[in-house]
Amino acid sequence: MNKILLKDYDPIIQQAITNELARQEQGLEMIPSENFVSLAVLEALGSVLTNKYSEGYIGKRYYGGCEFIDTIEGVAIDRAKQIFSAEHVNVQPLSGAPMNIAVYFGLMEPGDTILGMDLSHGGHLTHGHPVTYMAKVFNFIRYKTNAEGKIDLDNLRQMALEHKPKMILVGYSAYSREIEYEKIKAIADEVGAITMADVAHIGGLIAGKQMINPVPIFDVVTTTTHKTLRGPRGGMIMCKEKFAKQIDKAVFPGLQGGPHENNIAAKAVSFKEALEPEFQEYSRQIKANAKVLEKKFSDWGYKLCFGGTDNHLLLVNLFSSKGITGKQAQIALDIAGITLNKNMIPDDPRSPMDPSGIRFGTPALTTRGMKEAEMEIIANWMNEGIMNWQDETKLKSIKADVIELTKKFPLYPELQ
Ligand code: DSN
Repeated sequence: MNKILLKDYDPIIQQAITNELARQEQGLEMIPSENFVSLAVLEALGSVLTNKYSEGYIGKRYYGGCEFIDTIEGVAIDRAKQIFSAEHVNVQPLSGAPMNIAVYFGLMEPGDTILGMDLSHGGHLTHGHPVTYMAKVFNFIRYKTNAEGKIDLDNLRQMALEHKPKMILVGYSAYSREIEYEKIKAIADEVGAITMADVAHIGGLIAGKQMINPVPIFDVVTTTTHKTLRGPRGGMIMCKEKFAKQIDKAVFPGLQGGPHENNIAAKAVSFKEALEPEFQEYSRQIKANAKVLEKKFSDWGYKLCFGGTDNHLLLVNLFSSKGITGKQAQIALDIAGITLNKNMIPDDPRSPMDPSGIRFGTPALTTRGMKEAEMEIIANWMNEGIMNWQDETKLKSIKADVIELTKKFPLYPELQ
């Protein structure tokens, strides 16, 4: 076995990691699905647990030597149950796509109909976009938001009555409003559909009690653990007890092999953090920070999709507001040290690779301790960067200011 430390054994990889840390430290991370985990979470991720195979579930593993693994997975499950008031939790999904695929295969038969949100209206690829294999297996029907940017519940009900879906799916990756779970559950009950919410983006805001928790209302709720929840990259499925066996069998052996227990340990650590009172304050600040951005961009005449935000993100129709594409803005702001992503807007007439919109959010900046005052400054830089998207000198001067600001909010002060 190689006994040399990374820096001596593989300087190319070590240097790339060091460079990435510097990039994260010296930039403003505004991709709404990204965040910074604690050192404790990193420590669990980089632990010897990565050496162990543990197919199966607690007390029912295929291999021996799983006594400590069982403790870890049990703690992760108990904490998740406590955070979300869940009846049953599976913490083994490797990430967001497999977690959703496991639910479809666990509860549906090939050819069954699922009613989910259109991707350009804020849905997600794994909710049946035609490019995914799931769209070949299941019959996805797509609902949309209305002209005011709200989920059109009358239309959703009409579609449910017409198509008789086996499942109604909510939860979005670019939608910025609260979700009316109770009303959607009532529609699902009317047509006998299972209810599923994918709260990957807002899991942390639910854990921090700043958004409605669908877990007690819906049959199945999935979330990734690495976004607002601020854990390691991974997924988790919560469901009513009556679906527990089907969900567990779908995850393993249906879809996955050995779980990544280093990752599950890191999930457990992040769940402990999410149970601390500070996490509620963190979640509140995420939303307060997003509200500052909403006001600034609205005052400057940018068209905000869905009329604004109730959560951590904003989707802006940049092309119709300022004649600049999402791709042009993303590239320009990258030069200025501000990372966000180009994004489709509802019924976008442009292509996904150069869409009309940009999507940005506040979870990562809030983790660094930035508050309303910093959001005002950052919004000004974003606007300047967008309005001067072809002026490299201007963009580089913003980057110099960005670096100065980030020095006041070190990413891992414990390491300094
Ligand atoms: N890629 C994630 C996002 O940015 O929303 C979702 O999978």
